[in-house]
Amino acid sequence: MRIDIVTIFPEFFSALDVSLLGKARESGLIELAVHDLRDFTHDRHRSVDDTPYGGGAGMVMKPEPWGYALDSILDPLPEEREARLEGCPTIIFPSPAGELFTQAMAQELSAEPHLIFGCGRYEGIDERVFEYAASRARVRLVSMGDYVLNGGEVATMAMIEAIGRLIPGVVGNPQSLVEESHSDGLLEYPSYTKPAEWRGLEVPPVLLNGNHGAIAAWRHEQQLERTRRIRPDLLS
Ligand code: 6GU
Repeated sequence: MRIDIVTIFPEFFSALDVSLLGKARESGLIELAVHDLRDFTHDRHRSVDDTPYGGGAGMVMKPEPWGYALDSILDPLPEEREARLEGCPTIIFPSPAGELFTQAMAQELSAEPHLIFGCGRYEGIDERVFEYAASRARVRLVSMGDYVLNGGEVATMAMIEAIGRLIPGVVGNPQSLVEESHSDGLLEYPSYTKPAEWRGLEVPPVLLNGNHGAIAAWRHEQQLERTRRIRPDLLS
């Protein structure tokens, strides 16, 4: 998978050099490029924002640098409209006003050949950038939840980690993807390792007796109990 990130804080993404995602990049499973939006400005101050038309608080990101940045990442426009829909990249703009990011969306996006993340800052990006982007690629506004971040960078990091680990070969043991929270719509069951007793706390005895049927039943009951208690919304 190819991933491009457009941001005014490229140094934010140095964390993607390490861990599982870093290895996936070394092995070529993920090809990632970070682009500094300010490199696509043409004024002395490299300005990326301006005051909003109509007034109001804060600044809005200017469309021109975004246009040049996206043009530099996207292939030249293919002639045929059909060809544009087939296999064209998906541009994700992290936004608290977007659709909610879920495991299902991570799964869907992990099959894409090319993702572009456009990290906005300040009070947002000039709306015409989304319109222009939609003429060149599939566009999605995506939110991490009902709270506000200062910009799209942290959201992008979270999405790349969630998506990247679902790409075949990135996670060493694919079975660990099958059993984790949200993969079956339920929260994960509790896990234990040795010692069987620690500071007076014991591992549930059912896990020690080697009865695999009983263990599977216990784990499923734990998943249901936790989900009912902590995330009843997932059950409906
Ligand atoms: Cl994707 N961006 C920002 N700025 N805030 C958020 C968010 C995204 N998701 C939740 N809050």
